[in-house]
Amino acid sequence: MHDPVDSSGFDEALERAARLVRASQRLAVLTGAGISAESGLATFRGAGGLWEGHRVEDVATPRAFEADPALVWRFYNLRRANLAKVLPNPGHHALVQIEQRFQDGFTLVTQNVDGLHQAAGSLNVLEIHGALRRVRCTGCGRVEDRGVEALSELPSCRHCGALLRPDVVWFEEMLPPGVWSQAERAVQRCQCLLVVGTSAVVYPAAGLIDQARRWGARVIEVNLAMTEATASVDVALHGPSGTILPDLIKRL
Ligand code: BV8
Ligand code: ZN
Repeated sequence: MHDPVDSSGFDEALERAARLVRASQRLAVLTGAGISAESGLATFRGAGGLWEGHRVEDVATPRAFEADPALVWRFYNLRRANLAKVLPNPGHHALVQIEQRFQDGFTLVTQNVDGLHQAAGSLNVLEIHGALRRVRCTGCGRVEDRGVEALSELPSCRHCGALLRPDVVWFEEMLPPGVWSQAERAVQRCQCLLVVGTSAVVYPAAGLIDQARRWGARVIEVNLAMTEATASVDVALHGPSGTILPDLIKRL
């Protein structure tokens, strides 16, 4: 259980977090949409998590794609177009600096599909929910990186002509098994898990937090607000990750 953090206690909490990071041989990080908010990308549950009046949970599903692939592609093409306009923010860059400190003792598990961690220079990134830049053929299964180029509402495979889909994990779909088991191993082996910008609502990703604790890791949360995970973390740092993560680095 962490102590409630008020402004005067903030420095003390930041120092406690820095001590936990310094004392770790292996550090794992779990990020969510909140770390990309300061880059200008909307979060899922911010602004009611609505898109064209649809709940994301209703558009990012196989059934929605089955029923109306053009609608789902409009949703993803808009988010791909947004990617072309955004850059990593100081929070992403801070994680690159932390990775350089830990070398191969560092694993970044992200729920984000925006590719901003790699754009900032993060190396060991596990994209457990896939990537907006990649498309996958529903026919031959080929996966291609199509960057942020504009695709049509019903893009077809250049090899077999079948309909393409975004290479992301929709709700009610399994996570990519290889990446998922690497993420579990990372949180089981780390001494400290840094959780940044996630509401800890979506599973199995959010379950990584409890898994880290069960395997003896200390957990630090960086978030604007309280989340489903806050009650169970060792240190909760409330504020924008674009400010807090660089502050944390200064104390390492
Ligand atoms: C699965 C890719 C096994 C797509 C995403 C009923 C039937 C079937 C399944 C379920 C069910 N009920 C529940 C489930 C499980 C379901 C689930 O968890 N649903 C939720 C809604 C309850 N999970 C699944 O379906 C998963 N698969 O379970 O498979 C299975 C198979 C068959 C049948 C049953 C089970 C698949 C989940 C993956 C879904 N795909 N993304 C796409 O992006 O389009 S999830 C999507 O939500 C994103 O990846 C996103 O990252 C993720 C989580 O959201 P967050 O990242 O946390 O973002 P959010 O907006 O919520 O929060 C932002 C946070 O940042 C906030 O806390 C805010 O305070 C903070 N913040 C904001 N600004 C800042 C900040 N913090 C710091 N600084 C700032 N500046
Ligand atoms: Zn194909």
